[in-house]
Amino acid sequence: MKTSAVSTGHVLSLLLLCTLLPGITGCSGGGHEPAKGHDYTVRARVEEVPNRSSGLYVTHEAIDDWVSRSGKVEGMSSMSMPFPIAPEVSVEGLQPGDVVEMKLHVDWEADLAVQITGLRKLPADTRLEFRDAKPQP
Ligand SMILES: [Cu+2]
Repeated sequence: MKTSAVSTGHVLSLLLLCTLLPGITGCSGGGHEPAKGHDYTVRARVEEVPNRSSGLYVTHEAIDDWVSRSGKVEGMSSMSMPFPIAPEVSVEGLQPGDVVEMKLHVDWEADLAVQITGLRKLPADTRLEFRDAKPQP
């Protein structure tokens, strides 16, 4: 298994910017995505005790079909980053080291572009693969 070196600090700050300030960080291509948005199912390892205000900080597997704000399938490689947690999603009892499957809803037109809309714990011995994204054109 390839364990790509995740440069947490750099990636975290970049992704925070991409997530919170998508319009001004250069993450966007300025295209117009239909309002429907996209849903992804992503496996990840919990890195910190969940916090509703700062989100769920995880290291996630690659998302090959990730559609960027520009509307292009650019993929998202494995990285450590926080995801905002939708109010209806319970994070009770989650601990660092837990392996989870997240449903992500992404709507670049929304105030909160990226949210965890579903969450379930996977068996503790679930093996995750951290690698670069392979976006399909
Ligand atoms: Cu990410």
